[in-house]
Amino acid sequence: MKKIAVALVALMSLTTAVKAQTPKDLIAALKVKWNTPTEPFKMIGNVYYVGTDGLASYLITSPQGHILVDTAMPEATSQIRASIEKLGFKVTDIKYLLNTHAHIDHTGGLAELKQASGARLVAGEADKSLLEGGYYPGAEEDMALAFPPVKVDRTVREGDTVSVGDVTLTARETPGHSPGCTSWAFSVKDGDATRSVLIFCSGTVALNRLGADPTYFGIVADYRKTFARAKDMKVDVLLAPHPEMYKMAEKRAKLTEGGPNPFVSPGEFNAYAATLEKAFEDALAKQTAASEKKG
Ligand code: 4NZ
Ligand code: ZN
Repeated sequence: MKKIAVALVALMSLTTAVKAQTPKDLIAALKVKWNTPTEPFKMIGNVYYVGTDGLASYLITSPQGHILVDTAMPEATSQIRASIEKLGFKVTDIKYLLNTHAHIDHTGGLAELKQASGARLVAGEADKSLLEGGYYPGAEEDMALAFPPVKVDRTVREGDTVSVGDVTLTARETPGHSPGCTSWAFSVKDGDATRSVLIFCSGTVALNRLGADPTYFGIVADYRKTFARAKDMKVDVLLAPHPEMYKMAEKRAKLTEGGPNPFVSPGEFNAYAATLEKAFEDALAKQTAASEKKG
């Protein structure tokens, strides 16, 4: 348990940990929680959690078919498939697979689920080549970060929409964590109320290089663009690829029949983005100083 906690802290502020650990070591530590099963459940409205204990995957349902946002590590795909069926939905009713960003911990099951469902894969334009190559940006040779390549059927930019029946998700460009990092906005019914949901792509530094030899050209400007735009986004329900980013377990424990939905938390996204911005600027300063020292 302690090891996992340490690894998770490292994940939130990876800059120092990365130097000490290779991605392979880091994955080995994180994988335990990432591949631990958890019960699937209804979060709010037509949104269901079908991920693992440590990695999120969301099923958004409609009578005309479903949308699945993200998968987990390649070896956890059977868990996601079982979770969907356990809730009474069919994998073959998934019409679209959406991806927040092209990192192994969220893309590992896309190829298999695409094959199993016949769904179309939609992703941010700048992540297309990463998904189709199955690699991490700037670490094309690192097999520890490689995942099964998968063909992207449609790429999206800011404001583009994906619809099934009366469900429509809007793409919001939130680049930095990956070049095509895409957050997905939509509304859900919560009793008589309508709530705005955001599946935020991510804004952590994690394995990214920000100084000399950056993960990709323009990465610093991209992160800053994302933090700037986060300030005026209004979100009632924050969801994200890593469940700890929005305290999923804590909120899940508070779910009650007929009571207020604990996933409704206006302002949480803006506060979270502010902490990410600070962590990013600190990491940038550290990495820049380290690059300068190296020369
Ligand atoms: S992420 C690893 N998606 O940036 C990969 O949080 C990807 C991330 C974190 C850690 N890894 O391989 O250890
Ligand atoms: Zn990532």
